[in-house]
Amino acid sequence: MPKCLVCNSNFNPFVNFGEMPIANNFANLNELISEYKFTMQVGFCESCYMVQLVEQPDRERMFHSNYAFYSSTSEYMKQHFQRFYTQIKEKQSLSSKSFVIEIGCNDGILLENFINENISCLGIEPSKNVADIAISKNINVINDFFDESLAKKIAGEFKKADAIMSANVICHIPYIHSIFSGVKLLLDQEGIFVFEDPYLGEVIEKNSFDQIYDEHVFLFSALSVSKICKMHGMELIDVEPQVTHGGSMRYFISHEGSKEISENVGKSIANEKSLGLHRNESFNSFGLNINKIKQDLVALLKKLKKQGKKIVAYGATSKSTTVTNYFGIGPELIECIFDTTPIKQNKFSPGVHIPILPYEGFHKSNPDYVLLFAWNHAKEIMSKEKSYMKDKKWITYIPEVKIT
Ligand code: DWN
Ligand code: SAH
Ligand code: ZN
Repeated sequence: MPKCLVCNSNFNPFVNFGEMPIANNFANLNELISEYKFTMQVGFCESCYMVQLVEQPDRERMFHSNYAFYSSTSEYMKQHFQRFYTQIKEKQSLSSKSFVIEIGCNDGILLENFINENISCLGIEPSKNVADIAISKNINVINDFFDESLAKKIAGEFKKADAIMSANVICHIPYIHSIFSGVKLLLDQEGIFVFEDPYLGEVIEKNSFDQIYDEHVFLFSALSVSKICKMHGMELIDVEPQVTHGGSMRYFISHEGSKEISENVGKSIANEKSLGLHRNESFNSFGLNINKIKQDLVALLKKLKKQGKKIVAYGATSKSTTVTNYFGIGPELIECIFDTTPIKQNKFSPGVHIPILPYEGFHKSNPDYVLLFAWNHAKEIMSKEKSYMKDKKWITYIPEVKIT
């Protein structure tokens, strides 16, 4: 039986996705001949309320100098991170004397806002290609994995941080105690640690199973985050839902006793308990719901294909690797995936090897149906493609298969 990464209790997996490739391993066909795979199972620990992967590939297989995800590909996300910046600046009354840290700054989408206002900052980013873009924006970046040992080195060179921020990164890190110990060490007595990640409550409610892939080792809730905080002499002082990535939660954390606790925390925990996010049984139907989506989507694609329809996909997301590999959807059903990210273009998708083509070819491709893998960006994408899609149809599959 697997042991919980947070509290070491035994726990039961509730879904087994089988053999999965590295979600962002968009590569040439010759590189995909002996593709690395791992058994992807997800489970729930009833002792500390954490949903987690049973096994995760080594971090160097996922985060390296060719990491395929560049944060700044979405205009909406740029605005989102500008608002994130403003909120932290106001909450902590930041000035040119302040100092902030971001764990997993990627291409600098958040920290560039601090640079523009002359607020000192430090980014920590192990994936060199995206770190280099942040560096080109004059951001001070350490190209390494954040953990307690790196935090000790940083503590020797920098002052304590007024804010430590992280978006869509903490849920990627199995050595979570090392992260919290490192944050505790670097955070000023009055500082706040603010991070956001896809929210367990939304994943369960929307059946958004494709948030589960190698990089996403945890699905957090206020219940589980408050438990970890307590293990480190820290406290969850506020929570704030976000619409990004299909439904996320922003967690505000301080040293124990240093700040007032918002009533949002108790309310969220009570709501999570009413949803059953503290009980094993609540996860039993998740696997069945995924299989219903699988049956419906595969049947629809096969039917359309039989009718001679042309089907392409939009957005070579990490999430799509779970969908295509678990559902068995390859180039025989989806001709290609269009994406704006140069590093993914003219490569093949992990596991099922669907060609990834430059976005520029999308309008010329003239499909009948477009499967939206980047469903979390539906608002942004559907509005910019509105006139082109007038005589074509979108296919989405979260929370259920739908044609629009
Ligand atoms: O947690 C993570 C989040 C932050 O980003 C990482 N583990 C990896 C990544 O997840 P993802 O790959 O599922 O993220 P997105 O943001 O859903 O990916 C969108 C993809 O679609 C990108 O490859 C860019 C592309 N895209 C596009 O071609 N046209 C996106 C938009 C908005 C567009 O208009
Ligand atoms: N914050 C960005 C990027 C999220 S993608 C956004 O929200 O868009 C996840 C990022 O976490 C990648 O850039 C990856 O290189 C980084 N990462 C993974 N493990 C890390 C670690 N231990 N320390 C710091 N960053 C890490
Ligand atoms: Zn546990």
